[in-house]
Amino acid sequence: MKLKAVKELKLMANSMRADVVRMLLPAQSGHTAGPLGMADIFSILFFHEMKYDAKRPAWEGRDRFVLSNGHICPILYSAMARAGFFPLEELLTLRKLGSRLQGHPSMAKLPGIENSSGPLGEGLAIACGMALAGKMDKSSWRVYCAMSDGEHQEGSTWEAVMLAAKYKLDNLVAVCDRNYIQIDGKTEDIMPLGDMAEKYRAFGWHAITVDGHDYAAVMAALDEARATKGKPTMIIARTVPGKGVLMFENNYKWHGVAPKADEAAKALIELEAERAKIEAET
Ligand SMILES: Cc1ncc(C[n+]2csc(CCOP(=O)(O)OP(=O)(O)O)c2C)c(N)n1
Ligand SMILES: [Mg+2]
Repeated sequence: MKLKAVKELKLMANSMRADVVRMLLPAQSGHTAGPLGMADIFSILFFHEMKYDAKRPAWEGRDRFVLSNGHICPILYSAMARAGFFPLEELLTLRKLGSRLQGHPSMAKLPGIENSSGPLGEGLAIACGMALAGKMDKSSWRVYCAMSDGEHQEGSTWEAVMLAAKYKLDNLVAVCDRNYIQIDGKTEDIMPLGDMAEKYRAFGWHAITVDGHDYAAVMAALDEARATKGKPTMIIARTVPGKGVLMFENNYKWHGVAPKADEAAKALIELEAERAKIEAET
């Protein structure tokens, strides 16, 4: 499904944020900050940028989407349900015994999931393998890899960064959720990541820093990635963790906590008000 207008993409992100809150409530476990922070980017990727066929998840010509920071999967599940991979009602089975929607994604359970994740620091290597295979086959599909800033504290990530540059994987674009938080606090207090775009450039990548909630900027960065030849592209997307619900925003304590009933009700009211604002935009 392709949405052309930015307003439609914003409405989609708003619906997905509400899905995340509704999913986490019955689960009473899971991650709130990351999924809400990445909603705008997932809306752009799934409803503007990537090519796929939800009814044929294994279609050979599809773009591959790799989620490296598996804990933000509620936003992936919401995007997939709204794209038609499975019924919306199934979202409410998140983290239930036997559900296809595990707390961290499983490619063995849910068609359309390209990689199982949860252990951080693995996704970029998987995406590199796919991109390398695509190049060897001279395929036109591209590989999109969503990552977090926290997992850049793992050496395995940087091994994949080097490999992607060596093999000139210009069919690979990674988007990093640069939200400056991780499980126990601020990234810059725990293990500073500094200027991530500069680091990627030093490793031979094309790197772009954007405001991860600025639709025009994210879309332009994805266009720039497609036009960049001979090197992979990293989009450092500065996001507000918990974006869209004030009590969740910029507070690392919401990294891995689900809202209680009263908090979820309040959050949904706030998201509804935001929806009315987007609808009123010209
Ligand atoms: C290899 C590995 N080590 C530790 C964890 C536990 N863990 C889960 S999420 C997380 C925080 C990582 O930071 P980030 O991904 O930036 O978190 P967010 O911005 O979504 O809060 C950690 C340490 C893990 N999943 N995998
Ligand atoms: Mg983070």
